[in-house]
Amino acid sequence: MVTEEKIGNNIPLDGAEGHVTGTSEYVSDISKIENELIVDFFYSTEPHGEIINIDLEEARKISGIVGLYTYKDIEGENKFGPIIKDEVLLAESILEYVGQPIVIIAGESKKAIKLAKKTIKIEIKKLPHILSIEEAIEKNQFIGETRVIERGDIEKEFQKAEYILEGNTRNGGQEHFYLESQAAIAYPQENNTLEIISSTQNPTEVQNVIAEILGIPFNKIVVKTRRMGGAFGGKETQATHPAAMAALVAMKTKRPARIVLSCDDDMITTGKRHEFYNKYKVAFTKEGLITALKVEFFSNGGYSNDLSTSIRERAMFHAENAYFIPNIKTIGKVCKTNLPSNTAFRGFGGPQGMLNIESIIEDIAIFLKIDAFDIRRLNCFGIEKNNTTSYEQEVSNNTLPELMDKLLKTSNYKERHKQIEEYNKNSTLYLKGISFTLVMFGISFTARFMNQASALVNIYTDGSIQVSTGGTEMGQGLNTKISQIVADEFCVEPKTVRMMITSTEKNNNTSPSAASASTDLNGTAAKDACQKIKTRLIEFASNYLVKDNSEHKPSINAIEWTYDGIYDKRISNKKITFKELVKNAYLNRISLGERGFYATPQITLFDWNTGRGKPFLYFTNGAAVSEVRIDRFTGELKVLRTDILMDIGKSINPGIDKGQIIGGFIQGMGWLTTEELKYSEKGELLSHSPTTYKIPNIQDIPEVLNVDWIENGKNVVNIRQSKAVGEPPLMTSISVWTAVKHALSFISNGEIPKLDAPATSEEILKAMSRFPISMKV
Ligand code: MTE
Ligand code: QUE
Ligand code: MOS
Repeated sequence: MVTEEKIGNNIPLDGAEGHVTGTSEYVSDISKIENELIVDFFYSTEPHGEIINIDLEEARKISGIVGLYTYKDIEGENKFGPIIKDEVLLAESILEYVGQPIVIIAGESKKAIKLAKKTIKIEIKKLPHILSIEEAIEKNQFIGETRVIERGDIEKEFQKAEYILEGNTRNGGQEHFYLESQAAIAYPQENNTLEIISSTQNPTEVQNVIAEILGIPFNKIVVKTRRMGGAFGGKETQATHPAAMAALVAMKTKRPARIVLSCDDDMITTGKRHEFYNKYKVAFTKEGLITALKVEFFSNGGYSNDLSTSIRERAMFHAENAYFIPNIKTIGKVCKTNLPSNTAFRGFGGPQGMLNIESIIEDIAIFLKIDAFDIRRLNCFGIEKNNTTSYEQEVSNNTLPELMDKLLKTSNYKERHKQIEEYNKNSTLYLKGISFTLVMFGISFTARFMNQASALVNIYTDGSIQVSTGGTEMGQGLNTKISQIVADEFCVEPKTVRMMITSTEKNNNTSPSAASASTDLNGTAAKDACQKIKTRLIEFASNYLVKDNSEHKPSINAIEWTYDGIYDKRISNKKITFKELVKNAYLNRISLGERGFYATPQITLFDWNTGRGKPFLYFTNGAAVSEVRIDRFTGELKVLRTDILMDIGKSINPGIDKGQIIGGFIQGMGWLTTEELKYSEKGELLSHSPTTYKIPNIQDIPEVLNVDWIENGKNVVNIRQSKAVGEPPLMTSISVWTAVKHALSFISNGEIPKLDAPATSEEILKAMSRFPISMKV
């Protein structure tokens, strides 16, 4: 008999067996049905220009070409966008980036489509283009309004400051590199309706945008998502475009239409993590206490907004990361450039905001010749005081000091810091560095309305259960965690809970699976549905269990619901199973299905006029120590050891959470060390395949990687006292980058080494070459 709670257990990922045996279905695995068309598109080879003429004559003649569509074939609106409606599905008169779709091609074979692409002729009048943040600033090209968050008086503090440092930081973008590229199938159905299968984090957005492009009501479109082969933010808004292309073809031809981007086209035509350029000025005391900070964030948004303005805001919310800064002013701007529109990527601006402050702290340490750990400990948010953010949200249940003190011991940081100083004195070939950084990541969508979710729970008469939520599975383990939550509500085995395909017909108006909050939102909505059913079942059981008993009156308070069975505690020898209970409830006409709903409590609408509000329900925290070694002659970087300590509250599934922590760290390490986006002068992506774009592989992983978390049962505001884990660990990788800076400080003769991200071998070599060689040989 099962008596154990399912929460906190290491249940394997839902679908894990299918993934390793190859039976899990992704979009391109779905069997082709008769008549199905292949969909592709012809895109701009110019970064900016005016379309003078589109010649499709030759292409139309190719056998196997069924349709060629330009913006003129769009019957609804060729205008959309998640925040600002500044995007088009197909270019009208102006081309704004290399990779911008101009013509949708529908064909019977790949060969015909390839041929068609060769014959399409577009006459373009070139216009001047800009690619960089600097050029956008110079030409005053921004998207959306400027945002400001301010507290205290920075100018007054700068006047009386003991020390001031000024400078800039820069980080590159990042390709999502999901293994399943963007893909969708559209099936035409009767009465001008469509069913779409899409690899998306955001089925509702796909539904809405398709309906608007086709000019039909939302209810004529059903979007379904079984799973994604990775998404990482890249399928939050940008899965929409290929799905809309397939939908358009299906509607026009009344034939099923499938689009699967090639990996190269996916990299060339879709958006990435935002590159940021930031200017800062910081004031501090001789002890390293930060008294004032001014930061101006400039992100490279690409041609349209997409989620850029929200991402810039999250960067601003994390400008101070885990540190209390009494006087602070943060300014955020999104630059408009002739590149694909940049989009969500794990961390959503948080990594860029945090990298800036962690870099500043590393610089202060080098400047003052104080161990950077001591500066971080000194400035860290407090428990009783110094515990409000720049936007005046209280940092409650602050676990940062605990994380710092524990990891300091378990990583043996101080001792290793000394050893590295000694090592570098005598080493001619290598330099070592070590760094200890923090993560404090706010959980909730910063747009308040998005913090809602619904769930549908259906119990069948054999006791088996189906659960549908608006959450999507991208490998992060959402479905597994929800099945554990539901199983625990009913005290049954998780394997009796089946997670259904995500569908807009089961759950309407859903938020994307994003902001790490999918379990928080959808899991709590599922729990709500379970509790509504349970209330009815307890009521029923209270009657049913005393049916043949003249001694006791029905009492819901006497009902005990356990893994051992359901019983009336006054008649404890009469226990029934969950299956018996639901079967008899059914026979007595009790409803065994329910819809649940959840809206995150406590958070407030953020007021951008005052820069004040409570955008986050809680914070997920982390600390990391990384030790690196760089080759003084080649700049080659090796991460020798990383220790990560997180506060993820009470884990619902420790195995999955550990996977998220390791995966996030390594993905972040790639962003900060080897992954470099290179463009031609025209804005053509040159690094568009694994041969030229270097993600981490097994040899890049730290030789020693210790992952752990603290016991924290205090996060009572969230489901099962858990904390979100999807994005926060990515930012533990900043410790690798700051460790490189630390290593460089040993040859910089007291100067602050200039280092941009990613710290590729080339970048490290460049940084080293700024200092005269002083080596003992
Ligand atoms: N883990 C895997 N395996 N694949 C992914 O695509 N996406 C990340 C993270 N972990 C991702 C992942 C991102 S960007 C987010 S926001 C969260 O998962 C989303 O899921 P959650 O809300 O359930 O944590
Ligand atoms: C984190 C996120 C998102 C976010 C804010 C976060 C996100 C997202 C949006 C958003 C904001 C305004 C809109 C909209 C979406 O905000 O993923 O449609 O109008 O989509 O802090 O992950
Ligand atoms: Mo994650 S970047 O919020 O999809």
